[in-house]
Amino acid sequence: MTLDKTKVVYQIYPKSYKDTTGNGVGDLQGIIEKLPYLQDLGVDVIWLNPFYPSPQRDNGYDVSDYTAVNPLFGTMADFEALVHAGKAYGIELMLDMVLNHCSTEHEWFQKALAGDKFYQDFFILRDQPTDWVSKFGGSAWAPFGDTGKYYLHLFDKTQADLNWRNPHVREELFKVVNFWRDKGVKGFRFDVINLIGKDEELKDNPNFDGKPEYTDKPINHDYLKMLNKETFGRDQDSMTVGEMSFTDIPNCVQYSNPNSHELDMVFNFHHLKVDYDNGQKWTRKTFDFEELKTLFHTWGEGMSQGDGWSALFWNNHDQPRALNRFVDIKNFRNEGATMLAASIHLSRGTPYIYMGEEIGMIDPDYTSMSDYVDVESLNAYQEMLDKGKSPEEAFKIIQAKSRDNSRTPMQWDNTANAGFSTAKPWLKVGRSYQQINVASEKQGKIFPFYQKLIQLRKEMPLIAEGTYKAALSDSTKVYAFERKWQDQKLLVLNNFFAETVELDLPAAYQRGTVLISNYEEDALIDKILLKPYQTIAILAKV
Ligand code: TEU
Repeated sequence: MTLDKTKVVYQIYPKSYKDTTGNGVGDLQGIIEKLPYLQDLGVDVIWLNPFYPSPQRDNGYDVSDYTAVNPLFGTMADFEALVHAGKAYGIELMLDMVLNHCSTEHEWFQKALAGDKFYQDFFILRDQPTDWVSKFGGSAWAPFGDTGKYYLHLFDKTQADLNWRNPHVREELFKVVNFWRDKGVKGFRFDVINLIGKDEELKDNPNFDGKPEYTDKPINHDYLKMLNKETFGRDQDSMTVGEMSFTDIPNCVQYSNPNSHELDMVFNFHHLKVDYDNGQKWTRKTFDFEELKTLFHTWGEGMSQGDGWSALFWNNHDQPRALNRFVDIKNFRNEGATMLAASIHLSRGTPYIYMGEEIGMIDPDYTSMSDYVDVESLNAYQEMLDKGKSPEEAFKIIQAKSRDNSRTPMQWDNTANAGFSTAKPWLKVGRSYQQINVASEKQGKIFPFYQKLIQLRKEMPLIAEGTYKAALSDSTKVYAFERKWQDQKLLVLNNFFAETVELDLPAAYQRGTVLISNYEEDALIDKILLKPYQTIAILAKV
């Protein structure tokens, strides 16, 4: 069970990758069709967002059957074919395990509602709700039928939190993971897994701006050790990642240090809140570079020193496209996309690429509220109106922040529906598809740059295994870090601005060699001029 640190993960939102049946929804066969493309890119693992039976209230994160395939995406035979075909292309699968909550349409919840005491103890039922709020707005408690009790739902009210304190619940959930292991699955991504360990006695949480009361509880670590021991820990070559909501470095070191026997790595989201005004998502603000740099440095060094391991990412299905947030895309889309890529692919951790990122996809630029479908966006819009924002203002915020921004269909070519489907897609294609699509970008600047970064990680233990140290910490424009491994070291400079920046190159690197850059190579002298969004990695001897 040693993590292979040369691997790179590619995330696919199955609904939006490739539709082969003509129903406007992507499917498992569509992913099989694109395996040669993924092999060409060079990725090793694909993480699939949930494709299980679900009422799709939260796009599959409301699971009503954990061990089946939603007919929308195909059949179990299609899934088995995907595992098989993947192995032939050297690509393993990573499945999304939503074990904190299940859909209220799941038979466990239905039996509980019907009065079955055994299943009632699968959920978190209380006579008196706490003041907790749902991540999707409103109270986190809803009436449990007409019993007078309330059930906890940290997300939508159709996503009921499971009671991990009940050994029967744990046993059932471990069975779910083992079901997929038996199908040949080696990788697992665990949804909001630092929220599973709730206290027996739930306390109010009046200060809801900070870390919620129920996050990173000590018992959470115990549950992860059990999960490891009873499921994926039995495979030599498993790969696991936990999605950690509102977490901190000490907990993440513990979750991911190999001696803890919990998980291989962790996602945290702090760096994607640097454009939140006052920590609030439904606001608009230019990103704060100081905050971003400091977060990367403290996390990079903290995880390196504690022998923890991070999943590194700019994009996923819950985030607007990073290009829209951090880059002047009108003038520097290619430079910005390649710089963002290098800033994580050359860093310490496992890089994740979200579908379309490798061709520099951007937000869809929708013009009407009726184009949005995500439950979180729809609730947030209503809440903003209720609190007195004008529809124009509220719409602008949705445009910038909606999760639908990254969920739009993959842009394969410039034909109808971007080559994603022959039918009207479930979610409208982005307006940029005529210019930004796989067919044209494969000869462009971004896709080949990703290929090169992935290749470098495979060739150089310095990149895959080296330590991380902050560099040029005072720079107000450049995020820089240093990697070290045996007798090699690497300095990575990333200019986060649309302007040229001059800086002093540390002496040790003045006679170094350029490993990779997104501009023509520069001669290395004591002063270096970084062009807009330039990234450059300089290799030297220790
Ligand atoms: O997301 C967890 C989470 O905390 C989200 O609130 C996330 O921070 C937010 O969407 C950003 O706006 C996971 C899944 O990734 C997400 O798609 C699910 O909706 C959620 O869990 C519930 O399962």
